[in-house]
Amino acid sequence: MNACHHLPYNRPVMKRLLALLILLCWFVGAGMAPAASPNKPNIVLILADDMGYGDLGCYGGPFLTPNIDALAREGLRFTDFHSNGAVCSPTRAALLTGRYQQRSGIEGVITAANHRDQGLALSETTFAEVLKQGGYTTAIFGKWHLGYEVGFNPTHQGFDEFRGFLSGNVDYRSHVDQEGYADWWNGTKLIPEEGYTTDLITKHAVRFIKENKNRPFCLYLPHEAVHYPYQTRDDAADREAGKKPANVSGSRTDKEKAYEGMMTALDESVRSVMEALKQNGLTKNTLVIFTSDNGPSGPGKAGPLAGKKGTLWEGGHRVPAIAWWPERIKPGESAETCLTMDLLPTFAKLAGVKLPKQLALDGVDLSDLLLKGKTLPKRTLFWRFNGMQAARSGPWKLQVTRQGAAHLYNLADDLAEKNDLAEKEPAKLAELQTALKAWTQSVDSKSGK
Ligand SMILES: [Ca+2]
Repeated sequence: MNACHHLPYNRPVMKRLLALLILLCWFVGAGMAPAASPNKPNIVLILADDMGYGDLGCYGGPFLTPNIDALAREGLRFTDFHSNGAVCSPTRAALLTGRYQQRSGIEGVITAANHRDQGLALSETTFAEVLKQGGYTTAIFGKWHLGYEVGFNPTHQGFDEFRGFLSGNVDYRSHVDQEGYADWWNGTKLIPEEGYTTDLITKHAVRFIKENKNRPFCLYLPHEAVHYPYQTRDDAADREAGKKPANVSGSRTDKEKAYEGMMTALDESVRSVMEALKQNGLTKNTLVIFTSDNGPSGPGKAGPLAGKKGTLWEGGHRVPAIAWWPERIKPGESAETCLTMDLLPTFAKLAGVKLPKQLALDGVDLSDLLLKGKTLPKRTLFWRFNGMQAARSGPWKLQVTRQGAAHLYNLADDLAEKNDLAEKEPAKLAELQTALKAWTQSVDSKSGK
């Protein structure tokens, strides 16, 4: 039932050779081996799927999420953190590579229907590969969504272990994707496993933490929740392998209620992971990051923001984000503007891994912001999706529609982007348009367009 036979079998071997070559350049370039720090923190990265800025209790949302709220209370809660993309795959490409997703050519969703030979190129350097160079054991449990072919498998991108699904969403019970393919993997093998998706991710996370408590690890938990199909722990499977589902969002008609149950399961997963860290004595040396890959869909809430998933209004890409590390990260709130792609350089710095210059990252290291409360250097940030574009500098946001109309907003007093200042502020408009043009040329030339 899979279509994973197009790539030559030697891709993983090539990947290893390439990794060796990069490692060699790394040593020569840095003139040293990767720094061996006795205090490499464990990194737990929890990525919710399609969770809106206004969903969580700690963001003023309607859903009860006491465990995620506790993380926010004990850690640093970001109010201006953004996903690189307005949909799943692009944000994940930026997260994995520390660069704008346009550079790796992942600008849209890798759909289950038409793109079975697309994925994140093995030549890209991922945060998992970076951390492995720093002596970390790495795992991903949950959603990959960066390629279906076996050659694109996360185990070829720096992850020692992978359990989960390759597509954008599966039935939470039967793990069948929205095109009718069975989609639950152990590494490169399609091996079914019984259980509710959120709970399976939790189970493997807790096991992995216990197994690796004596060595530095990176645990990446890209949850399916709270993406459709809207199913709770109590619901039976809606999808069956070999049959294209009639309704991809599931059979429940009370989707708001189902969404609430999915949010609860995700919150309880966070509780289990935090308990596992405590039980294994790891809380003092573990950084936990919680965030989302794009804005809300279906019953999800964007709070005070305009727009939802798939748009470049703030609601499409401003997401919840929490950084937790007791005694290292001071509890509080940060209004610094950050993006998903900033996590790779941050992880590298905390892990003591010197990055090769030729990586040319777009993301910046957030460690001084996290650990010392320092502000970030001034920068202009960019989004592009489906013909729409946006740029951001300080409070100013430029939005360019598919038709080419340019709108300017000052988010400091207009978070909902209602008051277009394009005519009143021509100099600011021109400045952002020029910056957007330069960025477009940069990413398009590097991706070979
Ligand atoms: Ca998503």
